[in-house]
Amino acid sequence: MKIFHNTRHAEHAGRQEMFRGRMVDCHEVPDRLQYVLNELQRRPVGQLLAPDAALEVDAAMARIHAPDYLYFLARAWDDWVAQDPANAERDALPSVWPLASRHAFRTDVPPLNFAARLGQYAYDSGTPLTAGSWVAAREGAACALAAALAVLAGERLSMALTRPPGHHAGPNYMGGYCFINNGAVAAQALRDGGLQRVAVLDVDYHHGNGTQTCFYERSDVFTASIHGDPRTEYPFFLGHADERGHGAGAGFNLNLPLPRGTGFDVWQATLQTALQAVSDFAPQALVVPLGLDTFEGDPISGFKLHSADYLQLGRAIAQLGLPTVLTFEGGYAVAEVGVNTVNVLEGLQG
Ligand code: OKP
Ligand code: ZN
Repeated sequence: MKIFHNTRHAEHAGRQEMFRGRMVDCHEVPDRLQYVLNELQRRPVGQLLAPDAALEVDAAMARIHAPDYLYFLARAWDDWVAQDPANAERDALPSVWPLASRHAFRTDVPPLNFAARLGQYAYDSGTPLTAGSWVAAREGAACALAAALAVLAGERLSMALTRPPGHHAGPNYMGGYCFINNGAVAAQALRDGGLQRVAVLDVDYHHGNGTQTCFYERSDVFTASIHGDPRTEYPFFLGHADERGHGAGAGFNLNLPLPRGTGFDVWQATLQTALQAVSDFAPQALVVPLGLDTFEGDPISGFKLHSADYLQLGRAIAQLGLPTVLTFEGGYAVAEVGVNTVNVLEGLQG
């Protein structure tokens, strides 16, 4: 297995996120990826690589994200500091939003004020944008592209081992610690490499709203997600079972929400439902946004998987017999995220 890791991930290191009216230390920290690298040293299940610097990563991102959004992200830090030089000492977080168009706020006049522009592109106040966010997120997209190209070249398994994560980022928005949707970039790269049908199976605790939205009206990319019920769990406003796709994409999205507190027995049975749906779609490759925040010890999530269960998860996905690209998503029990991640990889290798 080829594992493309983001050598610049640590340049994205948010300090604090807004949570219930106060600022709390960020959960999505650089240490998360370091723990995975440490475990890969103990159990070298794959070949650690950096993506080729010559990859056309901007073109790959532009296949998923809107030009104005990418333009915004690339310059956001400089614009933030330009608004007030003192901002160089703090992360950017939004505090004002146009809500949705049905609330009759204007979105047709692009604001000039940076706080307003950030509110236009970010849907929560828990995703700090820092001096290094753009370079880290862009290099993460390069990892996703490299992992997709490896599978197109015949590799059975590859992984984009990167942070910040990606599955909450939509065509023109950031949120949920995500800026660039790495899984969507990989899926689109697989399509652009000539595969007719690609499936995405999101196993993070949180609904993969960004990925769902990217492919919601398409029949060539089937998206499935197993996650905490959005009536009580983030991201709240998407991820319900009745979201099945729209237009040409009708029938090509599957949401399997589960109540907070769900353990591995029920989770695994739900995984079988998702795997059957993926298999029925007959894809030529699979993308797995791999979140480890289904773990019982996760500080912000509510499922109860144990470390050994991740071996079973890997084995179950391997049963599909599909070329598979993984992207690293959530998992905030930092000391266990390495073991849990490598357990999945070991299970996948059989
Ligand atoms: C990202 B990924 C915690 C509140 C929840 C957003 C969670 C984003 C999860 N303070 N904040 O899907 O793991
Ligand atoms: Zn998550």
